Amino acid sequence: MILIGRNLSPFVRRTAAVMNMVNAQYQQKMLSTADDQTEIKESNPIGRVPALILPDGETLIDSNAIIDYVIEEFDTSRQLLAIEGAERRKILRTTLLSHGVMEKSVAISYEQNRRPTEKIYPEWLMYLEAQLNQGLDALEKIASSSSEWLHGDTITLADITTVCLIDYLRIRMPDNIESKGISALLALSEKANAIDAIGKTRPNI
Ligand SMILES: N[C@@H](CCC(=O)N[C@@H](CS)C(=O)NCC(=O)O)C(=O)O
Repeated sequence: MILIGRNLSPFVRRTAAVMNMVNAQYQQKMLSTADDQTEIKESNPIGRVPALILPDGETLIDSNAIIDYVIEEFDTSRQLLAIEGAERRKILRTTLLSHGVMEKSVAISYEQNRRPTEKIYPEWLMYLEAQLNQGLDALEKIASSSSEWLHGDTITLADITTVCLIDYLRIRMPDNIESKGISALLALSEKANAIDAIGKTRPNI
């Protein structure tokens, strides 16, 4: 299988980390959305990463759909996402909360870095930042009231997604990450990155 995209994208990184955790074998094409649009569009017509090309040529797009496939195919003991019931709903809720905050973080970065300064709309930026902060507060509450991992004694998709979000923020907002009051989330990131399958996906910036 070929994973398209660089781990600087938190969506690509969470996909790579899940694939490593379940021992799914893959190669990674480190394409960038800024520089490699033509090649990325061969896999995803709207030019977004990640995409996953399966051995028979079928191509999956969007980290959620790719992870859904990877878990179904390779996580036979369903360690990362319970197969049904309240446990599954809890893990999915936290996962999608982190995924939503990732989207807001990436939108903030695009607003700040991909527009000419005079075209940045400060009210919109403030709106996005409020969404980011509210999402982080909710995640911090979950992390500070959990024990081993966010949802139980074993690591799940919720932890992996949350850690990829936190590490992305460390890279994109290094100056104000400490002021966000997310000590439990920062500790979660340290702990998860000590697992080689996750730590080795950390982008070197
Ligand atoms: N919902 C998608 C979001 C993917 C996404 O927004 N990826 C960004 C990279 S961080 C991208 O490809 N941006 C380029 C663009 O939107 O044009 C997922 O979970 O995979």
